[in-house]
Amino acid sequence: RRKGAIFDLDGVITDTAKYHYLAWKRLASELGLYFDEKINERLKGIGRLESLEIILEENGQNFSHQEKEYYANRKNQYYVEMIKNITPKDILPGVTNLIATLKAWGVKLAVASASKNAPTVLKNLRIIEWFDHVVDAGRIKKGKPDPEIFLVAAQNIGVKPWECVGFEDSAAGIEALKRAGMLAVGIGDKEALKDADLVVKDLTFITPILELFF
Ligand code: G16
Ligand code: MG
Repeated sequence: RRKGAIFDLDGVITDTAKYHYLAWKRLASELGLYFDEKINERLKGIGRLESLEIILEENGQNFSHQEKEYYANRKNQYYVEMIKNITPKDILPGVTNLIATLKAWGVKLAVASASKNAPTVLKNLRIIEWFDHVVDAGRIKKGKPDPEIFLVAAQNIGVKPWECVGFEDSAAGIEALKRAGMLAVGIGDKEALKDADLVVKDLTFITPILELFF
């Protein structure tokens, strides 16, 4: 029986993935770098500095550490500006119902997002109080696909990794969940998330399926 549910944020609870994309797109065009949806797919679930490194690598470029910090910070300023307007209306379909159902089943809930802006987004969505724990991305040493963030989440809700179900929209996140020994539910494209135990388009009709696990 599963006792814990761990949620990724961007692309699972709300579509901030589109804002990350737009913020990177703006920075890339300012720097004359190529950036498209395909490169963006590689950035999902990946930390800020590492994301910039991927964009630079795709463009055959390299910046000094100082430059990278500077431009990653600029991208974050664009992003922070965009997420100011987030409201409960931006919660993705099925999420509220799923969280309420899991709560009613007595399942412990955590958020494991690579984003340092996760608490702000969760507050703007007015759902932060639903979660028993929100992992502090700033304290995680190894990002997804390393399992660390999910293991830390499980520990903080007092549930063993194999008793957890994780919800992820990124390939890196699915790999991290599997390496953590958790059941991995992918949200999005079957092809991109082929290592997930189960893939759904969105969370609308997920609760009857989850009844099998909890
Ligand atoms: C998210 C996004 C990534 C982003 C990362 C860091 O992770 O998917 O694209 O680069 O957080 O975000 P920030 O720059 O706000 O710290 P997740 O794990 O919520 O999907
Ligand atoms: Mg995500």
